[in-house]
Amino acid sequence: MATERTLSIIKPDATKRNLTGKIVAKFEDAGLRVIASKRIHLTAAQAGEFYAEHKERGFYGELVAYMASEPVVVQVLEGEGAIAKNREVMGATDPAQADAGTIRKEFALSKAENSVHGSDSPASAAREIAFFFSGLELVG
Ligand code: RTP
Ligand code: MG
Repeated sequence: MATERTLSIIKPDATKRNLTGKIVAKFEDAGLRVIASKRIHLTAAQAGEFYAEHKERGFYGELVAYMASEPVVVQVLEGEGAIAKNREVMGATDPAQADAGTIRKEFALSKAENSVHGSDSPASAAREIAFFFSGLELVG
């Protein structure tokens, strides 16, 4: 499998509970490398643009308000099959459905406050990485 890059976000519920290091350790233990990282506080407009694909969903307003409620840590993770591997380590969207040992099983509070985001395809990864980082900030 090819080396890939994916966009990860450690969400407000996790930064608020000081879980950043524990979550990054899970990615590193799975063989993913952090090649870019920053802590930012999104505006509602920025969160809305990032999650524009969900605009028509009932949870969109709640999602945007939540993502802008506290700082987040955005990172680019690199590794073999990084997009699928990251989502495997994250676990299912709803922590009640997530496998044992996954980030969401261990840390998520609910389906909405589920601690992490990960890109879901190569096209999403390219868009989402460019949303937060310039090429100069990616140091593999
Ligand atoms: P993400 O995009 O954040 O990595 O999560 P995902 O692919 O597993 O889930 P997705 O369907 O893309 O949903 C994006 C985020 O919206 C929130 N959500 N809330 N209240 C609800 O029913 C609900 N459903 C989704 C979650 O924060 C989810 O991660
Ligand atoms: Mg998604």
